[in-house]
Amino acid sequence: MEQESIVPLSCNKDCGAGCALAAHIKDGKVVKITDSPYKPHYMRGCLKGYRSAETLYHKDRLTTPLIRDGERGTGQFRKASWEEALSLISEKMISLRDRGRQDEILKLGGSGSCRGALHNTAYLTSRFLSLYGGFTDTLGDYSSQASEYVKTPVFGTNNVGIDAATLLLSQRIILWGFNPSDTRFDSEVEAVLSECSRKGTEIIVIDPRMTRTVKNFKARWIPILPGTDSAFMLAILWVLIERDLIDRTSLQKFSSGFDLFESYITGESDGIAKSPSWAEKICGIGKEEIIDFALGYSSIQPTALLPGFSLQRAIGGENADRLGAVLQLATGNAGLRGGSIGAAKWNRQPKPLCGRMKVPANPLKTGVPVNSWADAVLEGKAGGYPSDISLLYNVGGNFIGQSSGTDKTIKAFRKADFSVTHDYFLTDTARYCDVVLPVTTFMERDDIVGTQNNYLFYSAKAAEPVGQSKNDYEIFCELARRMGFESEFSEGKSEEQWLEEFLDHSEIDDREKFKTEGIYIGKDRERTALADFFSNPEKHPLNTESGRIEIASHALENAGGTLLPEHILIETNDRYPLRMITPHEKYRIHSQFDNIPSLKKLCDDKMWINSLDARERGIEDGDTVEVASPDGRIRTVVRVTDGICRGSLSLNQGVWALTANDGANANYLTSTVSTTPSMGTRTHSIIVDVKKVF
Ligand SMILES: Nc1nc2c(c(=O)[nH]1)N[C@H]1C(S)=C(S)[C@@H](COP(=O)(O)OP(=O)(O)OC[C@H]3O[C@@H](n4cnc5c(=O)[nH]c(N)nc54)[C@H](O)[C@@H]3O)O[C@H]1N2
Ligand SMILES: Nc1nc2c(c(=O)[nH]1)N[C@H]1C(S)=C(S)[C@@H](COP(=O)(O)OP(=O)(O)OC[C@H]3O[C@@H](n4cnc5c(=O)[nH]c(N)nc54)[C@H](O)[C@@H]3O)O[C@H]1N2
Ligand SMILES: [Mo]
Repeated sequence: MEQESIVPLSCNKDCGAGCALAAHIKDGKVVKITDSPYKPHYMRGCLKGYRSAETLYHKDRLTTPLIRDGERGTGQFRKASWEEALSLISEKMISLRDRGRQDEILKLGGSGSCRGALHNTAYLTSRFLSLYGGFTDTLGDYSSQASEYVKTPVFGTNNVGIDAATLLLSQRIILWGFNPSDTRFDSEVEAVLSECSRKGTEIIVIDPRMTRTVKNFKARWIPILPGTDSAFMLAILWVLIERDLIDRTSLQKFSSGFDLFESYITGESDGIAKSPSWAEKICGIGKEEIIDFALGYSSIQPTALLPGFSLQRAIGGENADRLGAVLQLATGNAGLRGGSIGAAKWNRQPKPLCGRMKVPANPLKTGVPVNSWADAVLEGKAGGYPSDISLLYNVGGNFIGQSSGTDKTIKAFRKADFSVTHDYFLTDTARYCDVVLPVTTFMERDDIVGTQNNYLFYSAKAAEPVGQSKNDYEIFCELARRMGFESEFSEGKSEEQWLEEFLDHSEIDDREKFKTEGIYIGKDRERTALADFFSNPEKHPLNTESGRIEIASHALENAGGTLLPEHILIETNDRYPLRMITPHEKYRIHSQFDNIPSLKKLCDDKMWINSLDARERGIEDGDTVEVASPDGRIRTVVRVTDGICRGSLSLNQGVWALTANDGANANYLTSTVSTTPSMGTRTHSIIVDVKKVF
């Protein structure tokens, strides 16, 4: 028997953490995954990372290429050789290129492997399709499109984050639609928040649900109706103005446009005072509580406001994101150590320097907003989209159930002439494809992984590829060879040579230590947002029209948004009187891990309903209900609870749409109509009704 050895791993998943793990190997098998022995103090992995070997050795891993030989969606495939599968794909693609119809190819893919410098499903697919001759791209992302969109006009940069360790200096922490006990965002914030909670920092959670975060950090919970955050935020500002508690010095020094905004808040400009009495009817928080919260907020510094992405994945999400920064400015907390800027991506700071796979520009310069991809396939040029799509190329996404409007995504896959997926399981999306190519997981290859914090991780190959599976890089090299551009795609480099080249362009001096221990720690881990600007705004102006933070933004107005961060809300109506949210499940990453039994049994796949809403409808805990939205309907089992705000329902996203063994896929209810002007998704702005199924 061999001695147990360990190699470093970094979980290449989309929670942002990229935790430093260690694979324990015995007799050529990964027997256990733990935290890295070299990890810094606050860094923690999670159960999904520790149980990754259950993905690696899963009985359903794809082991050979598959070619469809039955109806789409039925899962009827025959095993094929690599030669046959790759030839089929390259013939289709060559034929399109010969006719100058590369725009018929739509690139799909999401959070697959999204942190790697080399095995990055987004970089590799774009590189491959660009060098092939172009494609129709999917633009933006499902995660934080609205927030990304407003960052540049408002702040002149995307880097508006703080490092989690600075929260140890906060007197108060507001987690606004942020649930790090489930969604993480980085590998340190949970342990830092635990320490803050232990030492008595006040923690407040504003969320329609009483989440694990509320319980774990002994936080005060303020329940709010989904999508109504901007009403609450405006009322806080109204109270601060009325009580003369607003930090005008800070607003004047660091921002532009507050004067104009003030007349909107007071109602001078539109006749509607954004007072607590106005807001309480919209957001469900009583006016006394709004006043109490506003007074508390302005009395304690430094306060850190950390928004999740949930607020901006809603109609009007752009403005909710902008308002977080106005609150932090108005209370004098922006720019303080222990404070924050208040916008989503609260932890976005530059990563340590390192090379990564280059992505040449798409020669066709054509794309559709990702939230509209299914509409683009179904409607094509006749519907105003830039191309008529015939081929779907999916790498690192499971868009049938993960994109909004599952009925539509299925129709789109049915309509396409030809579709390809690279994946390691026969996902819902793979089931609709003509060719499915088996790929490796992050544990079967070497990579460098970047995260939200100031770290780089080395993830070493811990196991041999399962069956005939290949790395995406290898697959693209082989396809490129068949289509005559292998030397451009690979530049003649092996994977090892690419990684060495990335390290040549990195700030890492000791490569051997990095590769064996797996962690490089950047120099400063206590960075605060826009530090130079806040230290001297005259000397270090922002790259915005005014050189300051733009509360009023002409750029956004010109793009079709509102000049000021106004309140925008999708209204409920008699037919759909409830608001529904579809949060991220702790024990899945989207649809990933839904097929891992040891994790699935921990998932909460019941739909939450408030006990008063349930009683009115004769619904009891454990009942099966039908939920209908303007876009579709589902059946699911309910959890009756006071842990959700009255008037809202919640169902975790990520359950497989076609083959769910438990729970329902939330995207049958969601809409592909985007929030504008960012064209972001609005998965937390669903209006619904629910009734008991007898
Ligand atoms: N209702 C609702 N829907 C949502 C959301 C919501 O809040 N509510 N959230 C949205 C968000 S934020 C996102 S980011 C999207 C995510 O949407 P997707 O990215 O489609 O979601 P995943 O289920 O993570 O799909 C990733 C797929 O990549 C595969 N994969 C993993 N690693 C690799 C690899 O190295 N190579 C290849 N080829 N494949 C790999 C996995 O097996 C998995 O099938 O979902 C969105 N959908
Ligand atoms: N375990 C796990 N972690 C993940 C992911 C995952 O799938 N699983 N996905 C990762 C990815 S790709 C992304 S983009 C992020 C997503 O991160 P988020 O978008 O922040 O995650 P959500 O779970 O959708 O929402 C966070 C919290 O906001 C609450 N919420 C929903 N709507 C509203 C609202 O209108 N107002 C307020 N105040 N609160 C609201 C929800 O109840 C939830 O508790 O998470 C990342 N982390
Ligand atoms: Mo995301």
